[in-house]
Amino acid sequence: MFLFDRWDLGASSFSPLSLSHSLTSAMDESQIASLLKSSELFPTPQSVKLSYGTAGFRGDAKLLDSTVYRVGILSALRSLKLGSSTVGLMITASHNKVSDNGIKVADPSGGMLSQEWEPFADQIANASSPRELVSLIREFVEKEEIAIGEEKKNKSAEVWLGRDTRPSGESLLRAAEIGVSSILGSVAIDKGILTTPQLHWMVRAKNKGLKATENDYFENLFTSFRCLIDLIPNSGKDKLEVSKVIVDGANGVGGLKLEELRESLNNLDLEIRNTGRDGGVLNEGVGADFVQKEKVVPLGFGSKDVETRCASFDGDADRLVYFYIPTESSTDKVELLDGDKILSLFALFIKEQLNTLDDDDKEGTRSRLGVVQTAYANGASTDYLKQLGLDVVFAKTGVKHLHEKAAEFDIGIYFEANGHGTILFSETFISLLVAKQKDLTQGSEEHKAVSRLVAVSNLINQAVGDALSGLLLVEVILQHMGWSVQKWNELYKDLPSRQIKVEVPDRAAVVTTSEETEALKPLGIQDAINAEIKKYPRGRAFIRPSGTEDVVRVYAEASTQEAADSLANSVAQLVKSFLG
Ligand code: G16
Repeated sequence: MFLFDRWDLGASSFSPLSLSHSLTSAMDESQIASLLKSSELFPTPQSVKLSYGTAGFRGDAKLLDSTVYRVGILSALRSLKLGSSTVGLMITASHNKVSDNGIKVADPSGGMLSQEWEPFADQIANASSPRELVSLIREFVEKEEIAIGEEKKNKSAEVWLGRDTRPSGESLLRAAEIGVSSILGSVAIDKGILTTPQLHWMVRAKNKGLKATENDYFENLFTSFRCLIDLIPNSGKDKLEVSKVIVDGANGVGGLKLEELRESLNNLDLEIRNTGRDGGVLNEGVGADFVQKEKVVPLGFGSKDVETRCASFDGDADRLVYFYIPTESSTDKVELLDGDKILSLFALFIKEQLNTLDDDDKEGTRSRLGVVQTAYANGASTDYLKQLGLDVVFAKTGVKHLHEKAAEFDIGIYFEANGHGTILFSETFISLLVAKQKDLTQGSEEHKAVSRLVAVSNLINQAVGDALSGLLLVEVILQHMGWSVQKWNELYKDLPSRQIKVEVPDRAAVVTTSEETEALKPLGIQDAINAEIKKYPRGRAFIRPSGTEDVVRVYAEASTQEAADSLANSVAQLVKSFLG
């Protein structure tokens, strides 16, 4: 009873006795005491409604202590639910401004937290008192049949923690550690500063019983990269017109990690800028989100780089876009090669290897290659992919949605236009490839094609989109093809597009259809948007509430840049007038 004497149960509908009884039915007293004591350290911020969002919780770092602490608890529970498998918890706000922070959870598979657990995450993040928090946890563990407390002390949960370079990261990581350890017997292991994809990769490897350190991650990257380089046909080797690539690290963790990797990459002429060491601010005028949305040159790049192949990472290095500054440019505009173009390059290369194999496939077991895009995909990219004869499917914004759909194919390539994506190989298909690799004659075209596919499956992060592994794959494919960035850009011509962020009092007032192409609420706005779209040849536009920033996003495309800009502006005006 002493446990509750200290707590003001206020206008609770149940008594301390009934609370004690109902809590202990799922958790013993020492577990309850542990949760109540630690949660006292992390009161929830007043009048803030927290929501799990597109990729976890995100917001002003000063308001996140209690949320991170509570997600620490959730991660430990997730580990216990899945037989003490390792779960990852990453402290990052990715592309957001430096004063923000956030949390992404890596499930034991290495993918994003199961969406079934998101409502629980929302509930505990918003619980207004320790008592309510404990009560919610008790209900949840009972429903999920998770045994916690004294009897679990010998079979603990394990949570690996990582953080990006944000100044608020270290203290938030301590909050996460306390959250994890408040589930008795659970262990939090601090893996230090990492990119988000590194942590996802390490969690996946650990749970598969593979070597799972950061060094193993690097070793895997350069071994598979070198293998692909060795498989480049001789005829293609000298064709690459521009061999140097310059990477914009967004003043975040990605540039720093690429520097570490560079030591082993002697086949790549690589220059890294915006590492954050020279006083640049994370994501400010730099990085993949800035370059992709604004289509302008990031800080640190300029006329000296005309026609050179350049790439940008985002703040936690899970997004990658390419760009170059055209010769004729008198402004700071860039030619952007976004996630759609990377997807197209990957699809072309994979298809080329599969064609070599499938021609030889006597049993007729042709592989299923599919691609997944979102409503943001440029219409021209979708036309191009269909013209390649590929299965193109659409998913809602958020890698968690794309990943799920890509996993339905033997090889599923998914990319968001913002540069977030990867290539998934099904386990069955990998086994088939490995068996085939053993059977085929070394040095034959078929053997080379299989070996390339196996190397791609090792190089490209199977857990989540990864700027480092994506960069290496783009680089090796360009060398394989003998293509410059300009040649790659000619695969198709993007329809002009524009994206705008609109600040509104309540972005949740916008409700969309599942594909996010139409707004169901506020009532009447979609008709007004449709009327605008009709005014523009090849016009297309949609709105959706962001799940990472407090804005409504507007996307528009049309046959000219002026028309796309004008359509986006008109739709933004509609958003303001309906929601302002
Ligand atoms: C996250 C998600 C991405 C999503 C992006 C923007 O990226 O992982 O899938 O496209 O947010 O989402 P929204 O438009 O809802 O703000 P990141 O790189 O910021 O973690």
